[in-house]
Amino acid sequence: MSSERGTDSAALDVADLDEGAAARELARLARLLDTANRAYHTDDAPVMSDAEFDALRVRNSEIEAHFPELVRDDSPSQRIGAPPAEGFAKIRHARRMLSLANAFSDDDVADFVDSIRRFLNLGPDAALAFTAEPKIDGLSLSLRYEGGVLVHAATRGDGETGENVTANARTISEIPTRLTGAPDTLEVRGEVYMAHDDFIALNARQAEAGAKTFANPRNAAAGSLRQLDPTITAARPLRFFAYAWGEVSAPLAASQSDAIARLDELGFTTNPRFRRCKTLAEMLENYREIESERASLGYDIDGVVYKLDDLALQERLGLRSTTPRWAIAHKFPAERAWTLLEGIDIQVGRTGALSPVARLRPVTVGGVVVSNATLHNEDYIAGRDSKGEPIREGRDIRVGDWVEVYRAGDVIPKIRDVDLSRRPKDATPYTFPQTCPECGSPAIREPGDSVRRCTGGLVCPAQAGERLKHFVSRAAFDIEGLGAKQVEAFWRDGWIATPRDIFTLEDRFGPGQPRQLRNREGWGEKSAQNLFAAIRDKRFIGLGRFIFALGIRHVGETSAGLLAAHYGDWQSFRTAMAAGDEGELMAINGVGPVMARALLGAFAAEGETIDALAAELEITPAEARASDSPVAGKTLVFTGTLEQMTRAEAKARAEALGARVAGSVSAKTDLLVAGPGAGSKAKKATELGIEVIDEEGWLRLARGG
Ligand code: 5U1
Repeated sequence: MSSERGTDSAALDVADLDEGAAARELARLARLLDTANRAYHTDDAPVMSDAEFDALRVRNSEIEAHFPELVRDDSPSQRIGAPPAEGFAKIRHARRMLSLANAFSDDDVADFVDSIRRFLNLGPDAALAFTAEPKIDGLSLSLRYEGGVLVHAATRGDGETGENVTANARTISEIPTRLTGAPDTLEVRGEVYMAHDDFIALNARQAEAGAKTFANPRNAAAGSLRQLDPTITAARPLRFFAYAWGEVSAPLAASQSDAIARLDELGFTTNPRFRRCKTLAEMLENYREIESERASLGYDIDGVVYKLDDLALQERLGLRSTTPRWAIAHKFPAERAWTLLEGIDIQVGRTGALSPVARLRPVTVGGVVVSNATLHNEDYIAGRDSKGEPIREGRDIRVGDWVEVYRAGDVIPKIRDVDLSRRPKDATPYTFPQTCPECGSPAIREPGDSVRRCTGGLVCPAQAGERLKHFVSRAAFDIEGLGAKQVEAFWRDGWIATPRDIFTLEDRFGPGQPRQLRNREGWGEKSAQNLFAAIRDKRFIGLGRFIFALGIRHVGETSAGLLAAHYGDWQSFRTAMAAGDEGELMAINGVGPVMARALLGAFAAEGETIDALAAELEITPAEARASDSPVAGKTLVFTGTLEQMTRAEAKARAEALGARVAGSVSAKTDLLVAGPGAGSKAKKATELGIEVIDEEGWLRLARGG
């Protein structure tokens, strides 16, 4: 997704965009913001920071303002949040739940006030009061009371329809279930959130119980409210601030401030930092005060909300598509703090990437304690970007340095700067490890790549799971009944650590064994038998497919095919890998230095594991160059009984010769190999005029003639 965030046109001023580029960028922004919205609202797992999200929305609005005819039906400016998730019943809000436009500077706030004056045709001296209150970083909730009784509670969802979380909301002590003296129908809106202390204690409890911990209080609040089992919500320390209303059968008051006071009287918790401001200067003063109190509030906030106080004027101003004209959120800039860099840890990702993580003296950044931050890669530590240009004016980062940490929304904290004046005399430049801390294999960095990667592949525990998934994928071993989900579960439980273990699964967990696959949750007698049979079938595999299945970086299906065609059989290929002659490999058409190094590196690190796997298999030779074979590029179907080779072997042989093997006959079929007992497929092939040969004919073809 990150590659989609920046495109050529994204760097252009809106005024420089032509219509085509604008339309393309709007489409890209709609996609990006939709993904980000779902990740945030539906999955509680944000994929970008709030600041990034806001910047993309601003860009979208700017382009739309310039090209109003290009506004899309699915434009992010026309939508709030994300559709409700599956699993909860839906509730249609009686009045739409709105979101807020953002201001990022004092000037933006001044523009907001001016635009209201213009809209209402008021002169600069006419009195205009606003309310100011913290913007809580939680999740919005709408509570509907009928006859003073809480009848349902719904999340915002997409603003029109939310999720029914009534049972969960009832467990929150700050949400009254009965009201006295309220209008007959009253919808109260506000924010569910989790205080910092409660968040830390909850995460400690979760960690102790081996359960999932939460990245931040907002995710914890969202994850806790959106539980299908309300007893879980009841055990979570959720709170609620009321700040608005939806449908009401009688007005609450004539002004925003009086309406909030009324909600307070009815028993809701409203924010004690709520103020009424008579001038722009007072609004901005409140913003600065709230910002300075931010770290001591005890809960996360990300800005200040201003609302026009007079409700009759609010009514006159009305709404844009999803935001009211009478309110705005004045956002805080990303939060920063200085602290000591106590160490640098290296984490190995699933693709073998070595990622440096700063171990920090714990520091509060905007109310959240931060003790880790990403350092991106070795260039970033050294003070260079990916093109070798200096960043931080070339200042490197060393253990023992004072570094400036910042958080931009929900994302992992980052290091922004380093204070050279506080650098200890004995601090030495950081040496990035050249071997993998997980498995000890060499970690290499390829030209043009900013990331150093472990070459351990299958022997590296950090990578093994992902590699196994590739191994069983469709273009690799393609074992029926053994997809990514099953492999992951077997791997997690220690049943499979390397690909070879797949082929010993039956010996270890088959009939007669103390622990049996058929007794595993989700499996039974039949499915276990089927899986063992499917695995047995795949003991025959073409050389090209086998090489591809190893999941060596830079060796895709085509390259694997080239290597197979060049070396012909497994033994010759293996001998060449052992010889380690990069030049010989590069002499092969289609093999460059990057692939050659990756291949030799993989065999140097994982040779034994690969040999153990190969010993379980029959790797069928690529007898002829695939492109020379009479079946290259053709689609074959096998049917009936083959007597001289198994169906699996025939398939592997055909694929090694460059053919595609399909399961059924269609107009795309070029050749049908029909053994005894062939039925409907042979009939259909004849009807379609497709060539049909017997097994002898197939063997002649397979031998190359
Ligand atoms: N404090 C506060 N947060 N907040 C969020 N007030 C407030 N008002 C909102 C939102 C979305 O919307 C109003 C337009 C009702």
